[in-house]
Amino acid sequence: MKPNPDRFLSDLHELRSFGASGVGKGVIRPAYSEADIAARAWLAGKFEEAGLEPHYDPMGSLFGLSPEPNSILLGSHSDSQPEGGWLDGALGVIAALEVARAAREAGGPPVSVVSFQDEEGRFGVTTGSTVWSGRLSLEEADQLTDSAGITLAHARAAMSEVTGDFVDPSRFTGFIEMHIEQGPWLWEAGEAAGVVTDIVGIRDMRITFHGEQNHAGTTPMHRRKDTFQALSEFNAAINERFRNVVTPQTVWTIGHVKLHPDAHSIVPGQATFSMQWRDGDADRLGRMEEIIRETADEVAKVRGLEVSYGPMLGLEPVAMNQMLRSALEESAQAVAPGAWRTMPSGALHDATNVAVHMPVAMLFTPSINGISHAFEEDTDEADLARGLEVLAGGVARLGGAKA
Ligand code: HGY
Ligand code: MN
Ligand code: MN
Repeated sequence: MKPNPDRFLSDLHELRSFGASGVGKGVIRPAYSEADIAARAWLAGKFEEAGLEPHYDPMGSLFGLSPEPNSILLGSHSDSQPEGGWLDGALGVIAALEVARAAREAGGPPVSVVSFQDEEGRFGVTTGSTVWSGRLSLEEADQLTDSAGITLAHARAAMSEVTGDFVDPSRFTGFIEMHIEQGPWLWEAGEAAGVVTDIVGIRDMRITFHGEQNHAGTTPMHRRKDTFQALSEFNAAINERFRNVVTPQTVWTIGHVKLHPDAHSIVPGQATFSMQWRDGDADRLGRMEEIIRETADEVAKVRGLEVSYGPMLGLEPVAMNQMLRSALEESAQAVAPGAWRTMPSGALHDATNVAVHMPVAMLFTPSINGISHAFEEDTDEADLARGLEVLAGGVARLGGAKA
């Protein structure tokens, strides 16, 4: 099976034209945006040209279905973060398309392709594949809102003309997702590929402190119910209290903060913020949740505020399938002898959800300076082409085997 690197790179560059940010190679292509929907329509055309049946599921995840039974499913996502890189997700979708074409030209094995919807969690956490996994019903997903308060139901209505039923996962033998590492390790070591061992678990929720809006000049500090002060105290306290629970691999992020009314001369009466944490150990994620809730309750009580919690979304850590991994490891050794490694994934991926239905594996390519979720995200094209070769070699080794 001989993938065509030029065809692959040309499609990858064409995909980044949908929602191009104009800064470097960055993209702005959030789930259900005009750019996302247009990119999916373009992908559907590409799938058709490749002999795959384009099929949107009710969430807007787009499949390119092999006409043959027992195909291996390859893919990732084509939606982006609010400020995204050109490769996060897109690489895995276009690499999958190229391997599907090369496999067809070589007479097999059968390959299907998928671009999941809202992996970047505009509405939640890997929402499209979470619904396909059955962990979240379509009705529950429809009630999720983005940070502007738009519901997923409203957003996905823009795709209602093209969406059909959910795809039956039993038509696939397994799933492999190629993705940029989004971290520094392969790049720093000058290695070409990372075969993933396991993907971390995640917890994500919105928390709101409810205080008292008041005049910033006439309200003495000791009489304030200032929700930003509460958030600031909460953040300092969890950093302290996490110390004897976390490891150097554990991460936690307050990435979104909304103060109301968000004005210079008004003591903020409300602070809503995202609280996200990740680790490879489900028990540790649970202990961190206890500390988060206890600390927020305590800060609110001491300061005379109220605190409310949005729905908590989460995924458990998941190990990659050994048979799929071995095929990728053999291929990596053949393509880049001694210049690859096995490694965990600190980023979340659709593969976590697909693992509910079938064996999964992941393959990483280096990220320049380890940058991702930023317009500066990039990878040398030679590394992209080598990653494609490793993926194709892994699929060829699997043949039509059921993992
Ligand atoms: O956040 C993540 O890990 C993924 O890139 N959405
Ligand atoms: Mn991604
Ligand atoms: Mn991402």
